[in-house]
Amino acid sequence: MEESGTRIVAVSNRLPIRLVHGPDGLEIKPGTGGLVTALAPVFRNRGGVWIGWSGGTDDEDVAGLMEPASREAGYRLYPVRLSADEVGDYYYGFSNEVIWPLFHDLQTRCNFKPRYWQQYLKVNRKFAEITTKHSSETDYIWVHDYHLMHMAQSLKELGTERNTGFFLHIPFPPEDIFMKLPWRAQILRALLEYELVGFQTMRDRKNFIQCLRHISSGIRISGRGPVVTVIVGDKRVRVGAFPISIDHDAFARDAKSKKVADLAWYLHEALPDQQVILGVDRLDYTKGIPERLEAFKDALSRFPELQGKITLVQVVVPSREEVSEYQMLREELYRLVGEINGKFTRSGWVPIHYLYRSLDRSELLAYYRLAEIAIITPLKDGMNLVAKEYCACNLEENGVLILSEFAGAAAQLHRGAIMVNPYDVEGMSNAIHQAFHMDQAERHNRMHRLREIVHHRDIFWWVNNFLEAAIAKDLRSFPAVEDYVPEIPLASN
Ligand code: ADQ
Repeated sequence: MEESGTRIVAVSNRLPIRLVHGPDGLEIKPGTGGLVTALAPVFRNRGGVWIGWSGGTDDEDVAGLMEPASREAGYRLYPVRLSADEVGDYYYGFSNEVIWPLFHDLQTRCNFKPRYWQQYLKVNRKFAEITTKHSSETDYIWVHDYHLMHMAQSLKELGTERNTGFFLHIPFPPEDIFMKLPWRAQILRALLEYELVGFQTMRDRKNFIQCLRHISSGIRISGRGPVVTVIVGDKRVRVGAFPISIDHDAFARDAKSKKVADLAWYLHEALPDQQVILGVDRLDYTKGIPERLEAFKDALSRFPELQGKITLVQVVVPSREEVSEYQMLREELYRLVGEINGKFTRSGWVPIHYLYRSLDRSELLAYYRLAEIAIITPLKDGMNLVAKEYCACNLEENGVLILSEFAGAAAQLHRGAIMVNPYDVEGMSNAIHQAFHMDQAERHNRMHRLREIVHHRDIFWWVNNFLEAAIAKDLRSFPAVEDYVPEIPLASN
C-alpha cells in the first residue's frame, strides 16, 4: 500500500451526526462517542472520509446539509440514503431482529425472515457502491459493526479493489448458537473477504474461528498473540482481538471540572447518609436491567440493614422505541420499579430513583463521580463502555464496580471488579451486600487497579492497535492538530 497517501474511509451504519428537526427545518448536530473522538484527529489531518446512513429516510433531503457539515468537520461525510422499506428490513429487521439477539445468545428472540436477508444484501451493496464512488485504491476502508458484515464481498462483486478491515462491536456467539442462522455460511464467507477482522475479546475471536471450522475442515492458524492469520483454502485473513475503550483523559478531566464536581455534590446532598449504587444502560433486553432490579429487591429483603442506607439510581436511555419488544421492556421496568418502591419506600427514603432519559455529559459524569457503587450486569455485551467511564471518573478511587462476567469488559477488568453472573439474582444481591460493606482500603486497591487499565488501554491505544494490524501505521503517522476539539463542530450548531 502506498505509504504517503493512505486515507481512512470509515463506514458505519450511522454517520457520526444526528438529524434534528429545528425551527428552520432539518438540522445536523454532532454525534458523540469514543469512535468519533478517536478517529476525528486522524481524519482532520489526512482528509478522511466517513460514510453512513444519516438516520433519516430518503424523503428527507440531507445531501445539501452534508457540504457545510464536512467543511466544518475537516473531513468528508457522505450519506447513504435509505428508503423506509430498507430501514424496516435491513436495519430493524436483519440487523436488530436477527443479528443483534443471535449474537447476544438470545436466539429465541430472533425473527429469521428471508425478506430481511435479501434487503441486508441489497443495502450492503448500496454502501459498497457509495464507498466505491468516494474512495480510491490507496485508501484504507474500515468498516464498523454487524450491519455491514457483507460489505467487503459486495465491494469485490462490484470489482472494487480496496484494502478493507472490519470491527465487530458486539460479541460473536459460540458455534452452537451461530449455527442457527439460516445464512451462516454466507456471513462467514463474507467476513473472510476482509483483510482484517477485529473482535472485542479473545473469546469472540475463538468463537469465530470455531464457526469457520464448520464451513471448511482444512483451516489453519498461523501466528500467536492477539492477532493471528487464518488460512482457509487460498484465503489468508488476519483475525484479532482489539478491546475498544474510551478517551480516558477527557473523562477524567471533565469529571474534575467544577461544574461536574458541584453537580455531583448537589445530587448526593439530596441522598444524605446513603451509598448510591448506579446503573446506566441503553434500553435493551441484553443489558439485564430487570434481573438487576430483582437482585436489588432481594438485597433489601435479605440484608435489611441496607434499607434507608442505599439508593439505586438507574438511568435508562431510550432506544429503538419503535420496536414492540423494547416497548414491552420499558413497561416491565416501570412495573418493577413501582413494585419495589411501593414495597420499601418510607419517609425520607425512596429505594430506586429511575431516570428514563438521555443525560447531558455533565449530569452523566456527575452520577459517575458521586456513586459509591456501579452495577453493570448485561446478559451479554461486546465491551460495555459505561464500566470504563465509571472507573475513569472515579477520581477519589473509592468506588466499587460490580460487573457481569458476560460483558467484554470483564476480560480486562475482572481483577478489580466484583464479578457476577447476571442470571444469578442471589449472587448479584450478595455482591451488592459485599460492595456496600467493602472497606476503604480494599475499595482503593481495586479501583486503582481498574483505573490503571482504563488509562493505559484507552481509545487511542485501540485505534493504534487496529491500524498497526491493518496497515502497519499508528496515530503518530497522522500528526496531531493544535486546535483539535473532540467533537465535530458543525456549521448548523
Ligand atoms: P452500546 O450497546 O450502546 O454499544 P455501551 O458500550 O455501554 O453500549 O455504550 C453506551 C454509551 O452510551 C456510553 O458511551 C455512555 O456514555 C452513553 N450513555 C449511556 N447512558 C447515557 C445517558 N443517560 N445519557 C447520555 N449518554 C449515555 C455497543 C456495544 C457495546 C460496545 C460499544 C462500543 O453493544 O458492547 O462497548 O458498542 O464498541
